[in-house]
Amino acid sequence: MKVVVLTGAGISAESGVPTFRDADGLWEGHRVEDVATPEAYEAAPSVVQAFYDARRAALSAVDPNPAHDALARLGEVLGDDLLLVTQNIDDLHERAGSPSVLHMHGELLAAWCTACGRRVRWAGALGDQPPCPGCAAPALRPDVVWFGEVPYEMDRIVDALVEADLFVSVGTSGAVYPAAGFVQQARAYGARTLELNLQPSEGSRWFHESRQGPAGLLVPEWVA
Ligand code: BV8
Repeated sequence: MKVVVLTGAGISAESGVPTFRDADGLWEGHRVEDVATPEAYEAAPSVVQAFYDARRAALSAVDPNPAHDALARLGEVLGDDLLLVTQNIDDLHERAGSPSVLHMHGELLAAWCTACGRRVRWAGALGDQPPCPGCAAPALRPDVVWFGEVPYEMDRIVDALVEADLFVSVGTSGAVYPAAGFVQQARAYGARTLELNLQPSEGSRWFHESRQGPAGLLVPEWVA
């Protein structure tokens, strides 16, 4: 059985990672949509770097929750028959033990150099413009996909949606594309579709089944 699981900020909420839209999507008065863009980075790089430096620093204070743990167990059982795609840029799936995670919106713990294009693992702050390990230019930005930028590995995701027998969405509002459209694609290709979310989302109507509740309860229950 081939399964695609898509996770969003809601799966990390019980770990203490704030979601985008529960707190009105605000960060220190900024709308996320206004900070997570290339234009914002161009106009006010220190504000955008501070946004990501704060979130990167907060990662060490949070831990995976039972929802991440259950998906890690599922990955051990299904192996290559599971594609775990996350919109999240935290590393909680990896720390729970998921063997393979596709970060379609990039990762907080990665940076890329706008001078030489090199992508590097990065755990520290970027706001103080550290030199790129490759070309030494002070040109490192967060390796995350901003609004208006192209998500990573879209071909691999679409190929998996075509093959999927089951598509499960966990903890996402269905507000951001192309991720929000995956359920319709999976359904069109014949997959069963299941939504596990705290409340109905903008995409609930596209799912064969939608269960409401905290991911920390619903995901282990589903995986069992
Ligand atoms: C692209 C990384 C072209 C950075 C993020 C007009 C119409 C349609 C689309 C567009 C449009 N104008 C522009 C667009 C495109 C745009 C878009 O969709 N805009 C939206 C705002 C309308 N998209 C893009 O620009 C994307 N790129 O389209 O390129 C393309 C397309 C296809 C192929 C090739 C090229 C790039 C978007 C990526 C932006 N980067 N993040 C960072 O993290 O800072 S987006 C960010 O918000 C997240 O990564 C996430 O993906 C997204 C949505 O957040 P969610 O994860 O869903 O979180 P949210 O808070 O919204 O919801 C949480 C949910 O959890 C809630 O439902 C809540 O009820 C639930 N929950 C809470 N607690 C729990 C829980 N559930 C379970 N248990 C709990 N305990």
